[in-house]
Amino acid sequence: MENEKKKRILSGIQPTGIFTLGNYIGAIRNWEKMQEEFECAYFIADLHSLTVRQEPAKLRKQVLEAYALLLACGIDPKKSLVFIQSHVHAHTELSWILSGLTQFGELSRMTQFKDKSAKHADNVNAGLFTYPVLMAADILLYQADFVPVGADQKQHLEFTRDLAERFNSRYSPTFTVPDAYISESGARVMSLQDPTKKMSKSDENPNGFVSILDTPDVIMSKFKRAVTDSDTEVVYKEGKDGINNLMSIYSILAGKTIEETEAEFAGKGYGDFKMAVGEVVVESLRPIREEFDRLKGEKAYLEEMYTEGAKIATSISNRTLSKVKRKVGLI
Ligand code: ATP
Ligand code: LTN
Repeated sequence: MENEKKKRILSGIQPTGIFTLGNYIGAIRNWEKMQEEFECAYFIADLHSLTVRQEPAKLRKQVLEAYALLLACGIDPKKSLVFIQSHVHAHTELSWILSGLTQFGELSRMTQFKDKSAKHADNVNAGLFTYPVLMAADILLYQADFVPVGADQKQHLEFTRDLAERFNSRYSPTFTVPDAYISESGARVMSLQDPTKKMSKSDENPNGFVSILDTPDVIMSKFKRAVTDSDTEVVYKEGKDGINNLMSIYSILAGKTIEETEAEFAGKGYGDFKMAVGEVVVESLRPIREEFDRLKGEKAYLEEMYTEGAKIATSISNRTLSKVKRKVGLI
């Protein structure tokens, strides 16, 4: 059993700002845990972020920050492959080939496309539309078995599976058909100000999200202001979106079940509960903030890590790309 082949994991995150508690709980926390058991590859999806307007100097800073944040969250470049998407040419090349197998209709049905076009109505560009094809290329190049993401990415993963199956049956078996890995709890952390909306780093209201670098004071004040309801009991039930969201956050970070959390706060008010949620978040994020503060000064180390990452990623992805080119008839 010792040398049984490890399953492959791949996932990415856009450098559109400092990661939120939603990104951490829904995705990165799982990425970190998977490093022991699987062969993992994680990357900064800088090309994907170009589908909304970015200021060049700011983007440059954010890409490096995002890379350092991944390491600060415990992604270890000695255990996992950690790279920057635009450093690996095969992604855009495979994306073009796959776009010839993609129908206009299936991309039009993507809810992220519909949401983002509504949000950026003055910039509904072709990249926003073909975003899922590039994402499929990211995944299929590395023959990933599992893709750990938040619930909002489920539809993109289904599309990736369809594309892989389509390619495999039209040509011959080439791609591993990947499974989404979406954890049961925490896959959809909601905004603290509008708990019917997902927590997002691009929310205009900073009280809606907790950034993983927020200071303890800021975190506590955001939880104090979190929107709840006019009820008083800390119980998880339909219609209590705000409290349900806070209970999920607390349970995951404190390592408790929802029932244990209900029991712990039975007879206590919302005020006490919100403070407890704030405190567990502060303590969970503290080591990340400290490690980020240390790493952000280590420019040479970061550069060495992403340069090495790009080399390995290029070699793995070129193997798949060559096969694909041959199979579709390119000489
Ligand atoms: P943006 O606000 O710029 O659209 P985002 O915050 O949604 O970005 P992404 O880079 O698109 O972040 O997502 C990175 C990962 O985090 C994905 O796996 C995504 O599913 C997950 N994720 C994002 N927001 C949440 C959330 N609120 N709850 C759980 N997981 C989330
Ligand atoms: N679309 C993803 C980011 C992303 C991704 C990927 C995730 C780009 N390529 C490949 C998993 C696998 C998002 O989180 N919005």
